[in-house]
Amino acid sequence: MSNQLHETAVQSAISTRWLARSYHYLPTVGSTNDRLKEMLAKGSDDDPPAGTVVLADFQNQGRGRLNRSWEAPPGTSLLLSVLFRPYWPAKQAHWLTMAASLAAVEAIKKEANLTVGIKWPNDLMIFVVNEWRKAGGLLLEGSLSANGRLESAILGIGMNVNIPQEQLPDASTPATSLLVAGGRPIPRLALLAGFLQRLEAHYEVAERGKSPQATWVQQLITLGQSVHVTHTGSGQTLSGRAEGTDTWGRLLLRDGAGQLHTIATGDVTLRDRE
Ligand code: BT5
Repeated sequence: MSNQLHETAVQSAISTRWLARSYHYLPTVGSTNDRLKEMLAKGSDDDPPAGTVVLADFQNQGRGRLNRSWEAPPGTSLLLSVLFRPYWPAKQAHWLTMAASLAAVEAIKKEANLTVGIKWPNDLMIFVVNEWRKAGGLLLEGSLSANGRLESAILGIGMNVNIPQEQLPDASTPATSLLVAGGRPIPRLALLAGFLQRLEAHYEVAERGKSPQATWVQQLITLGQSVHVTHTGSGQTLSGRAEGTDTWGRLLLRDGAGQLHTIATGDVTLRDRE
């Protein structure tokens, strides 16, 4: 099963022009984001081109934000990182996460026909029975040039494809997989190809200067809801109504006193879950 994501299979399944045309499959790695970072750091003639993908069947040091861990049993998931060289202003960085989460939502809808959405800022969610559960997450790590532009950006994504119920991680936000939510296994190769195809298309629109926000915001499950947002880093929590996002993908939160807050990153909990 797990050899289905080897280079030859992937190259014949995808129809991208440049994305994933440089493709590295690894049975096991620490973290695909870290491996891509190491490839970049070498800085030799074989510097990885934009669009390089590193994909693994198993990570023993998979990471979320703030060095939280990302856990997935071997051969059950899509675990990959994509290299971009956007030279965008730093504040545009979130467009990459937006483009990739949109691509993932569309590919999951197409391949698994499930109710799927995005929990701001970086979670892929599936509606199961009566609640939204986490089925994937995105991790963006970038480095800036001296003039503050995004010289390189590594976009990592993990999608729980065929993780059986008993192997789902015990996480703060309840987890699910496409298998558990839909009751049937989903071919990882088709899902990967669909994702990469859409990611290339969304990236190219963003590259022409158009924010993915208008389409992305429609997939947000938090909009119009009462939420708590815990700021990543400081740990401070704000509560209010999630009113929308701005063009950079920042959350607009109206607190009880009517004041509008613009939040760049954080962890959201829906207040009606309490
Ligand atoms: C994320 O972080 O959701 C981003 C995850 C990115 C993973 C990919 S896999 C390929 C690439 N290489 C890497 O090393 N990472 C990227 P965050 O929002 O901080 O959520 C992390 C939290 O999700 C953890 O603290 C757990 O509670 C939970 N979690 C861990 N594994 C999970 C899983 N398989 N499904 C659902 N939730 C999970």
